[in-house]
Amino acid sequence: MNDIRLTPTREDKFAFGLWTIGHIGRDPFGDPTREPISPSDFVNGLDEVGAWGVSFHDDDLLPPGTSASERENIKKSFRKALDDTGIVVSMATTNLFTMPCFKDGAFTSNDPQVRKFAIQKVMNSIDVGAEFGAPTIVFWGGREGVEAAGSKYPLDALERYREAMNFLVGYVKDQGYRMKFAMEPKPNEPRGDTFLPTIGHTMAFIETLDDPSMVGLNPEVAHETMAGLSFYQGVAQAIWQKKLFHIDLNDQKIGRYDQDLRFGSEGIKDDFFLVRLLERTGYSGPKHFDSRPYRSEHGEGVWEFARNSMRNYLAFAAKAKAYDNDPKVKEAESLAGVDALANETIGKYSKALAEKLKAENFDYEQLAKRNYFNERLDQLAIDHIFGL
Ligand code: GCO
Ligand code: MN
Ligand code: MN
Repeated sequence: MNDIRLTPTREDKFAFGLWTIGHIGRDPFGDPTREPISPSDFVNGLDEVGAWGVSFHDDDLLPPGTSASERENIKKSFRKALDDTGIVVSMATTNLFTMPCFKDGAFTSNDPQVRKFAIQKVMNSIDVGAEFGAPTIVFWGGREGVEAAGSKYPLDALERYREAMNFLVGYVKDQGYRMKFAMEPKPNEPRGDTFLPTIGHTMAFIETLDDPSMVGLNPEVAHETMAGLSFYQGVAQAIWQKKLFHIDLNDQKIGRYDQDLRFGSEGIKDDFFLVRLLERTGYSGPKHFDSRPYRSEHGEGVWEFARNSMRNYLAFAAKAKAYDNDPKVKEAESLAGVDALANETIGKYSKALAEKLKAENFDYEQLAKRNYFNERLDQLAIDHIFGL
């Protein structure tokens, strides 16, 4: 472990949302177990643990109902903490789920007044994000969904979702803000069934927008895992389609409620391959932890949670590098044919190529005899994680 760097630097671009480390431990069954942390104390705490960025929902920073003068004071002390520490605002987002008026949805509420209010709330939130230099606005449609299937015609809901996203892209361009949007899929919770439940649904939706180049993804480990999907495969496709604008790192057991566990604490092999993917493709966005300390945690424990989230990422990055530099891995990869998949199969269609291919003879019985040695390759990943 000696040569592994486990202490973060600003270049690592580790970020935390105000609602993450600052989560007060309330759950659907129990009251808070911790005191809130003020935004400026939060920023100072992030500086101490070596993080780089902070993100927030509009309501985390400026609670609804705050007077104009209070808002100015909060913003001033937040700004001061940012200036004092050099912590940057890496992302801003809008809370479209807590207020009871959003119980039937925000952009997809059946009530047009609620839909308009939701769009207005996002415009205000974008203004605050812009004031603090946030380059990305995240959209998590927590309430965009149904319990009663008959309560919304899904094609209409998708149309309204699209209308809202197009409108808000128009707003950002009109204001001349240099920011992009990142949509965050989730299959369920708090709604029974959510619109745009997975990375795949969301990427397909984005392509139908007026300007798809303005909108990408903010996928989250827990959300694809809840859906029983491979987060690794989903993120890989998002990168391949140039849509990975932001990422929410945490951890999750399959088939559970959204657990928001510390990154690297649960799906160890999945996390290893995820970090390897982010590192080798040169993902340069924030590594944003959307997770929370255990409800039993308190005081210094919540900052330990923050330190360990970053420590686990760095450990995986180092392990992934060692794996990639290991001659035994290279050999096993070549037996598996990993590199060969990067070579073109036949190329662009032409009549001549098609005829040539038709005339070829394939000894498919011989082809079936090949051993790909995947057991060997996979065990090498496990050995590297174990440090054997
Ligand atoms: C959740 C989501 C949220 C969003 C956040 C940013 O499951 O509650 O992950 O934490 O990421 O609202 O928009
Ligand atoms: Mn989540
Ligand atoms: Mn999230």
